[in-house]
Amino acid sequence: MPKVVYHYFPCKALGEGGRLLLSYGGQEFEDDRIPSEKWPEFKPKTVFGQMPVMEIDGKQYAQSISICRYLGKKYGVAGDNAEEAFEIDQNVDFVNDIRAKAALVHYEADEALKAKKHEESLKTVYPDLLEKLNAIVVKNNGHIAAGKLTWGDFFFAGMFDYLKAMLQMPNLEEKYPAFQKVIDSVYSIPKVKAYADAAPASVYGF
Ligand SMILES: N[C@@H](CCC(=O)N[C@@H](CS)C(=O)NCC(=O)O)C(=O)O
Repeated sequence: MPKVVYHYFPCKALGEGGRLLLSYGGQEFEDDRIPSEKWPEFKPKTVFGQMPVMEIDGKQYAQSISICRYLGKKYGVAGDNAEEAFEIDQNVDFVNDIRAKAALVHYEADEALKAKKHEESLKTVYPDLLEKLNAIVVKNNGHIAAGKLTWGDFFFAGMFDYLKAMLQMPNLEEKYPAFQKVIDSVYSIPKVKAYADAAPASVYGF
């Protein structure tokens, strides 16, 4: 078994999908949760100056979606053919588009402008995107793509709390129960559940 060290902040957000997939694959890994005060020291040592970073036998790899795709391939949840793999990529890219739009609002430093951007997004941006995502998940029987468990589900489940926080929609899964199905399909897997039950709580709540 390779030696894996997984570096991320002490939260789920963009890093949890990789941790969930490593657990699903039965890969032992050092879960290195770097607090923000230690980050400036580690940042220059990373590939892109960002986390998550996954080290396999001493070699660093980065980018949350690439990490999940790689682990998905390794553990047999990356689609059964090129078209299924394409569909997973496509739908994960769409989830990431929603995340990126919400992040533009969430990380706005000017509080008044942030409130204005949020109100606008609530009216003109989020509803259409969330309806489209819901339709995709419903069509795929409670999965992100291909009508079955794929690495896309792990990415989505891992970052769902982060997405909800950025969208300022704490009850998102009540409006879209299909989203909860994706999460349940991942966290009900015994190895994933064992990891999640033992994992430290996120310091930011997501
Ligand atoms: N595209 C990258 C983005 C990673 C990213 O934005 N990481 C953030 C935490 S979620 C980070 O490292 N922030 C600290 C910094 O940029 O100094 C990915 O998906 O992995």
